[in-house]
Amino acid sequence: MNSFQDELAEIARLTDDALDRLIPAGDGPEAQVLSAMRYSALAGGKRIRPLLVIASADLFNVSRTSSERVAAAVEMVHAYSLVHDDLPAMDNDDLRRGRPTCHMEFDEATAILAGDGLLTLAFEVLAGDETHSLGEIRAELALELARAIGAHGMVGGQMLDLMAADHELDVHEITRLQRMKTGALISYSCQAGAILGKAAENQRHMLAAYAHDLGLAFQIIDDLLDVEGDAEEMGKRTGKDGQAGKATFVSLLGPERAREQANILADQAIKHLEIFAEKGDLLGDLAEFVVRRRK
Ligand code: GRG
Repeated sequence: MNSFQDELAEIARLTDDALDRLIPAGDGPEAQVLSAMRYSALAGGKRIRPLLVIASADLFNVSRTSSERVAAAVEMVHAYSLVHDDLPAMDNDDLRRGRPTCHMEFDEATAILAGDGLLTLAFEVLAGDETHSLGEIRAELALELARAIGAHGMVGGQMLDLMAADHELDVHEITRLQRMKTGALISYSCQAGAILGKAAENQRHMLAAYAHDLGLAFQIIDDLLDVEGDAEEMGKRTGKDGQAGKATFVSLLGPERAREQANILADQAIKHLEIFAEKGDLLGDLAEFVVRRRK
C-alpha cells in the first residue's frame, strides 16, 4: 500500500497532466494570456483540492477520467483566486509558490485576464461531455461550483477579508469569513466527488461534515504558518496578517489553543468518515496531513 505522500504525489502528477492538456499553449495573439494561465496553474502547489475531489469520487468508484477533469477544474479556480489575491489591489504579493507572482512575471492586466481565463475555463471543463455522460450531473457540478465561489462563497469571503482591515472581527465572524473564503472551495471539492458518484443523502451529509471540519483545520494551520512558518520553505511572504493588523484564529485564541482546536477538528473530520470504512482512509490521512503540514 502506498504512503500518503506517494498518493499525493501521484494525484499531483495526474492533475498536472490534466492541466497541461486542458490549457494548451497558444501561438496566436492570445498566446500571452494562455502562457500566464499555464504559468499560474502549473506552478506546483500541494494539490490538496484535487486530492479531495479524486479521493471523494473514488469512494463511489467514479472513473478517473471524470474525477481528474473535475480536479483540474477546481485547481484552475484555486489558481485564479491566488492570482487575483496577489494583485496590488488586494494582497500585493511578489512571491507565490517560490516564484514571482503572475503580475510580477507578466503584468497586472495580463494577471487579471489570466485569472478570468482560468475561472472561465473551469466551467467549460465541467460542462464538457468528457466530464460525465449525463448532462444533469454536469449541470449540478457547475451550479454547485458557482454557489461555492460566488458572492455568498469565496468572492464574498474575500470581500469580508478586505473589509476586515478596518473592523475588529470576533471568532464567529472570522469563522464565517474563512468558511466562505477558503472553506467553500474545499467543501465543493468533496461535494463534487459525491455528485459524480450519485452518493446517497447520508453519504453526502457525512462528506460535507468532514469537509467543514477539514476546511477550518486547514485555515487555522494557515494562520499559524503565517506566524510560525518559514517563508523560504513556504515560497511566499509570511507575517502578513500581523502586518495588516488582521484578527485571525491565532491572534484571537493564541497559538497553543489554535493548534489544539485544529487537532480537534481534524479528529472530528476523520470520525465523519466512519461510514466509508477503509475506503475513507485516504481522506483521513489528508486530515492528518493538513494539521501536520509545514507549508
Ligand atoms: C480573489 C476572488 C478572490 C478570492 C481569493 C482563496 C483566496 C480568496 C485567497 C487566497 C489567499 C490565502 C493565502 C488564503 C488562505 C488559504 C489558502 C487558500 C491558502 C493557499 O492554499 P494552499 O495552501 O496553496 O492549498 P497551494 O499553493 O499549496 O495550492
